[in-house]
Amino acid sequence: MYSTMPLDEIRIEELEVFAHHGVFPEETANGQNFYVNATLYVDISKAGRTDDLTCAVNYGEVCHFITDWMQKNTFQLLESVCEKMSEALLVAYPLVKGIDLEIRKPHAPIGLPFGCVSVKVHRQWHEVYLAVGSNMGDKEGYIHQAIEQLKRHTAIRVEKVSSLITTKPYGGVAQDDFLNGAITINTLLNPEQLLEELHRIEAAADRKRELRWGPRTLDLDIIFYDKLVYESERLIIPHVDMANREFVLEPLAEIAPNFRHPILQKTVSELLQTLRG
Ligand code: A4P
Ligand code: MG
Repeated sequence: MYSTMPLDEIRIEELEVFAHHGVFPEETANGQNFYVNATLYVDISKAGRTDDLTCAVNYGEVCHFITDWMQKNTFQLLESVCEKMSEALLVAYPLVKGIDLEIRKPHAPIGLPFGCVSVKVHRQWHEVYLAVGSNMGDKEGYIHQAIEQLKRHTAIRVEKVSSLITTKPYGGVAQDDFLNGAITINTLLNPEQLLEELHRIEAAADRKRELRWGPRTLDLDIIFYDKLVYESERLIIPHVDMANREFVLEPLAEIAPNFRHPILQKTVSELLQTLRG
């Protein structure tokens, strides 16, 4: 899914859950009522057309999931309940692509007359394209290790992996030939969190190398993150030099030929054709 179609919504309103979240000791000891509002973003068209429960998200089950989860866990902050429970829901229900989750706490011990306090988050799966490269040691092994680590992360799903191709070093710095590939993932991580995770995976691979200042065992770059255009001190998305790199475009064209660059407005295969002249 390259461009996002508007999704349908399933709503749960004012689900009452007695649980023990809060900063004060009496809150965790005695408990209180919380009220949950959730909008689940789902494509309901198949379930709607077939009337088949197995194609649908069972909202009754989701209500029980929320109740059990909130009663099994205890957090000080409503923020943590929202953050962690939205992740748990998105991981547990693959048909749910995104969620708005609001948790209200009308009996918070504030000592003033008030209606309610609440925290609301929006979380969703994002489609991301990664470039992977290695030019040292067991290149294929490092790349497979990276894919395994991505798969093991609960907030990441590996969707597609391209063939790995041998490429000549680009940029005049590297010595040995590279092995390069591209990976499609879905993730709940935001761009900065994802970069941190990629650095962690790179570091884990680097630690295994024998040569201290040798070339890189593993390089993981974010090429596209949905259609996001993003710049920070640490990160530029789309990857700033991707259109000049055949070693990125060739494997990417295998798994996402029609993905359109949000700034250059050309598809990956058009960019590859242009580069090859
Ligand atoms: N950074 C900014 N934007 C991004 C992004 N979209 N994805 C920052 C990932 N990182 C991004 O990158 C340095 C910093 O860039 C990151 O810490 C992040 O904050 P790096 O990969 O850690 O450092 P580097 O590799 O030493 O430098 P550089 O300039 O990023 O190198 P590249 O661009 O990664 O290129 N030739 C072939 N044939 N195949 C290759 O794979 N790779 C390189 C390395 C050179 N030549 C190659 C290949
Ligand atoms: Mg890099």
